[in-house]
Amino acid sequence: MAYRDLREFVKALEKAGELERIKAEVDPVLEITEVTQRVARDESRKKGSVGPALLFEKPKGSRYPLLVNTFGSVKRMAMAFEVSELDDVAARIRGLLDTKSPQGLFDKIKMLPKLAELGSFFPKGVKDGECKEVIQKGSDINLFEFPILKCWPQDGGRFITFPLVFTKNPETGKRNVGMYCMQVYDERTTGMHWQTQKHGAEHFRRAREKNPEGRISVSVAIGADPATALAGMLPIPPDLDEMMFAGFLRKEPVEMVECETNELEVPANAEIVLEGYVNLNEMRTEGPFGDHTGFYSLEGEFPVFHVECVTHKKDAMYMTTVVGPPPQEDFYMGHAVERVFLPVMKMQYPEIVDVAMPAEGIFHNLMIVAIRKSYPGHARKVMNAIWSLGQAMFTKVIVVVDHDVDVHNYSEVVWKALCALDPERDVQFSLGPMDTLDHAARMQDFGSKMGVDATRKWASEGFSRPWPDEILMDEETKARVAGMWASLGL
Ligand SMILES: Cc1cc2nc3c(=O)[nH]c(=O)nc-3n(C[C@H](O)[C@H](O)[C@H](O)COP(=O)(O)O)c2cc1C
Ligand SMILES: [Mn+2]
Repeated sequence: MAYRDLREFVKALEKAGELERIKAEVDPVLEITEVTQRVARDESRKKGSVGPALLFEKPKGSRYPLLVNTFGSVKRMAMAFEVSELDDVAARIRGLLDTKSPQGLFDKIKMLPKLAELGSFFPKGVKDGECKEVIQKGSDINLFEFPILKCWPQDGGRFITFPLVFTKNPETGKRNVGMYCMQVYDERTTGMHWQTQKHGAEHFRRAREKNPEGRISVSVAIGADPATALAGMLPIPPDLDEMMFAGFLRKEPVEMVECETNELEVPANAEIVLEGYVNLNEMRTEGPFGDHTGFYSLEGEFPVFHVECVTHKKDAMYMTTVVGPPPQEDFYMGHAVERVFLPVMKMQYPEIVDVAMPAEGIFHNLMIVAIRKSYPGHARKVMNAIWSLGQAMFTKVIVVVDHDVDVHNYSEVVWKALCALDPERDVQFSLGPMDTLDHAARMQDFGSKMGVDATRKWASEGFSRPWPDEILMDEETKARVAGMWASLGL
């Protein structure tokens, strides 16, 4: 049975010993971040173990409890998807992809809705929802009633960090849901940090082409059952409904309810909903914001969200996350995405054996890819494939290794990749779109990428010297020594 809503998941976390309640008053301005950091990154904990989810029952200045670090471990991500291992989700996706085999990756993903339809994972419209227990409009609205975090000292203000931002494609009417951070400017206004390559930004541009003086409806849900809450960050193709995907993940349709003041629908089980619009001719300075990179994202010009109506559960729980120096909660969310979407990648590029994105690489800075190399230049073909694959386009450095390198063992990767390199020959530069948060790029959103071909070099690639074998002891000797081991007194 799917989790009905966020609090049912909170109960499950608590039962599993994965959540702690903080009864003391703690300030959402900086203090909650510091407490979360100490718990989530506690180095005294056993290596590999990470801190629990935290429910702050008394955030200073608010009557709403605050939930953070909800998904901050591999175990909790698996719990969110109701599986024992993330690979179980990957296996379900593999199953879908195996059903039929159309050509392009895009077609395959496009087919998901059709297949999902069979399993009736499509969102279901409902008349009413708990998210409407309280309805506030106009001057009754005050976003500061919620314990919205100011995460880091130089942040430009308080930021809503775990929103589901709903828009509709003005041309097709198709829904998009994205997780885009929102700086609170005043009681009823926030920023809307959809980066230029994201689907929300595309809806905004298309609407603006039609009517530059107009507006686009936007609704924002905060806090929902885990699969739904996580759907906003999934890197799925445009016009594929994240709510359908959430239904697939939770194996039950997401129930959607119409908004009070615009034509959008939101999850009926949401804790808090902000309804409103974004003017197509209005931009405002947003930031700085202590970001995923571990550095402050600089100020930038972004659209502005005007809130016209707030609805929420009577005893709403405010869900948020802290991003900052890696690893943070978002690492575990990103790691789940890496595992879950690997089958989709492998389907299109069967030579890909495995991929890894180390936490320190902040997802977009480093991808290690193991391939089964079959022809000259194969590693470079894979780099180009990754640079044109959805949000993997942002990958700044790609290191391609042979299939017998364990990409999750970073010391093995560093050792073998460096041994396999003639840097001048094996490094490939390319230009293309960059993550908006990349502060080293020559300009915002555009810059260079580097691919490192760390595979064995072949004669057919112009390598004329012999390539040595890796040193491995022979099995007979190993067996003989195993036999005499006890007598060696070691
Ligand atoms: C905690 C968190 C915060 C995020 N903040 C932003 C953000 O402010 N702006 C943005 O464009 N993407 C942000 N992202 C990444 C997007 O959610 C992600 O790229 C998603 O796939 C976008 O949805 P879309 O493909 O429908 O546009 C964030 C992700 C996480 C996990
Ligand atoms: Mn999308």
